[in-house]
Amino acid sequence: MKITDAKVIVCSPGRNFVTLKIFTDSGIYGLGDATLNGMEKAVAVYLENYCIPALIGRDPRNTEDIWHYFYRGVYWKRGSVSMTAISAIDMALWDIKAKTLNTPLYNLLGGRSRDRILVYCHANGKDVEETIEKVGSKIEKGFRAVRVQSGIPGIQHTYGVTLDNKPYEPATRGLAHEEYWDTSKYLNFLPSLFGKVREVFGDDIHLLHDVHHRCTPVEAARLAKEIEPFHLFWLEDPVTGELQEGLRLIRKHSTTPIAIGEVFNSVYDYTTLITEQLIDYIRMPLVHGGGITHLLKVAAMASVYHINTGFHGATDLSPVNLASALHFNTAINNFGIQEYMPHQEIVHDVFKINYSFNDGYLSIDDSPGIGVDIDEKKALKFPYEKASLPVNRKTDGTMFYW
Ligand code: KDG
Ligand code: MG
Repeated sequence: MKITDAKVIVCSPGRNFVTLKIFTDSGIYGLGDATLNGMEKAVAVYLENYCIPALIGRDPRNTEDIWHYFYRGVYWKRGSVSMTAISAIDMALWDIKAKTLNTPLYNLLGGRSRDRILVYCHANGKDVEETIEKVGSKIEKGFRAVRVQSGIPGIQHTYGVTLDNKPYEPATRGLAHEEYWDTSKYLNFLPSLFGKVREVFGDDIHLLHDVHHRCTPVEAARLAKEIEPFHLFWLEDPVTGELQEGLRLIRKHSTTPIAIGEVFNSVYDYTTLITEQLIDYIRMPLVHGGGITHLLKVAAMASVYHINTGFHGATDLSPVNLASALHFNTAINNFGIQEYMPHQEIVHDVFKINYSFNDGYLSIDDSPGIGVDIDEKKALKFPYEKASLPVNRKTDGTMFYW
């Protein structure tokens, strides 16, 4: 079996997506998600100019060798752009492999370890009152795990919160807009938010929160300690993960579970975190973390240390990534939870999906491969539109993490 061709499809049904389609001489093709929010074209160019020409003629079933060809074989390794390209190639090759065997992808990853995938949704409100209302409406829809983000008194823009009541979408058309941030206001506010949410909804619902990289290690340690009584499922990205050692301070002071790594792209971002048991959940998704081939290794390493997966699943990761993650989550033993931020309906005009939500869980059907397809004619109707994530400054103007 040989790869005969590949193409990159960039489309924007409501938001930008990059999809890699790999063709073979057997007539079977595979799809991989290559979307990197705000940097879509960089991945597309890397795939088109450097990867696709080197793929032609290879046997698509050699997923391990092809992965290492693009990782080990390349002198300038790692980084979000190239790892997203490798992820898309890997995903598409596993899609082909499973379709060739006429079986759903999860059967190649260990078979079924579970029937359905626990997911968490997002609830956000401009203030405590509206946030509580939103959490209630998510529970009514059947969700058993809810990520809670609220507007903070005295801060105009808060990560994860919409000002216009539309579903939250961080990238906006054009260049990045600037936001302002005040950590001390946030730290003073957050414990009281979770106190109120627990008071209203009790202890059965799983609650999560995303700090979005905005604390120093000692601030994160204080936060994790102060919210400990509210028993969060996890506190996400309490610090930027560049300094793995920074997580030691949080662990020393609190038993609040920690999830980290949606912006990571290699097992080497995780080695200290995993082997010193400084975290509880792996956030690095298939689309940015080297695809199935690499995440199988990260998950295996994590499982030795009782660390589970909790993959990133925001709307800027395409349905191809979500379906792949559902196969992965179905198969591995140390699955924890999957983020589920439903795509707008218009996205499903272009991507035909094979998963459905019921009673707090996502289930995937038994179609061969990953099971998602792309309607290229429809994709053409939604051309790429430049969009950027915000940038963030402290209130005195200092550049900060977004
Ligand atoms: O593109 C950036 C988003 O994917 C990110 O901000 C979402 O933090 C996020 C999350 O946890 O879903
Ligand atoms: Mg996050």
